[in-house]
Amino acid sequence: MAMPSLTASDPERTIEFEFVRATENAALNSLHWLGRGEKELADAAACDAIYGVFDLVDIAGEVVIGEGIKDNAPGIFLGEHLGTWRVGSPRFDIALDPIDGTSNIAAGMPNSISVMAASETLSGHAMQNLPTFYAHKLAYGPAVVEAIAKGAPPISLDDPLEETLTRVAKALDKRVADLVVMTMNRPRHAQFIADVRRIGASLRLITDGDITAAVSPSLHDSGIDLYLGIGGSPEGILTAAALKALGGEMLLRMWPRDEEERTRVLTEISETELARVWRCEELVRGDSAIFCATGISDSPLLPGVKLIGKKAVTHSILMRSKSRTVRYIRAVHDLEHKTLHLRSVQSDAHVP
Ligand code: VTB
Repeated sequence: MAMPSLTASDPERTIEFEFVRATENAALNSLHWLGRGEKELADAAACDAIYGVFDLVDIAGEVVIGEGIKDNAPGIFLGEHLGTWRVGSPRFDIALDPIDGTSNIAAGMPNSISVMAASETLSGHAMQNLPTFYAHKLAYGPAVVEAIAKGAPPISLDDPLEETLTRVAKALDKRVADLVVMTMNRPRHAQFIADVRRIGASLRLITDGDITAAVSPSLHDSGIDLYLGIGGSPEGILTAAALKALGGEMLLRMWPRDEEERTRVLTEISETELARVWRCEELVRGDSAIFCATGISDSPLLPGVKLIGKKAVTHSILMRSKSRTVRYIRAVHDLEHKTLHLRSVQSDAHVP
């Protein structure tokens, strides 16, 4: 009897490469907007390119973590369908940010990526939608996770920062003074920033894009030991998918930005749920998680797109939690031969 094919029994294995095509396509299509001060046009170009690829892929993808809501920017929204949804197509929950760091690309600054995550679901949803705009996050890498598993004291969002930094330093066999902490430069982080400086660790501030920042401590060569800060909640779910494959961890708690948001959110969830600290396993449930990103402009995670003559070079990272394989994919695109699939020009595409 023939062995069942892996394509049939584990569709994630082949479909994951379509995600790279989609984020590569988004990076290539939005690159034109680098430094042109047009955040929304960059975002629209990335969305068009992601739709353009998925309109040609046989999956039944439902966007469960979308974007756009926060600033009325163009976006691929919650509840939208990606893929052809042909009968028999595998069912996936999808989280995406066609560009994380749109302000960066618009200003011609580093740290913008196109990013997607997906979980194969047989029933229900695997990804947790959080009703607050922001969440408080603390992310660390696999060495810290392992130290805790072997009995080191756990890390908590509420411990004094000094204690957290001491524990991370011990797990990494470093001095606190040699730790590098990353956060976004925001007034709401003034206390963190002052605390890190007082404690004596190094600090790397970024303007925008906290997915790359929160994934960094889990990459052995990023030079970042810890991410902390208050950033977007949807970005937290994308980060969780990556950390599940990298073996790192993030603690996350919703962070209502004002009384009005707090009151609204409390009509949807209880005080206890609002105060809950989530881990990656709870934000993206089950063993299926694909994470994929392509650099648009340089970040600690990935180099940005480089245009060399008539060719474009993209750098992507693709990983899945089942196998924990992390692929770095450097692709050379011959722009004279390549078709950038875009929904806006694919009149014959099957649009679900
Ligand atoms: C956060 C962060 C994102 O925008 O959502 C941030 O998670 C928005 O923060 O990665 P502010 O409201 O303080 O500007 C990003 O940096 C980019 O979308």
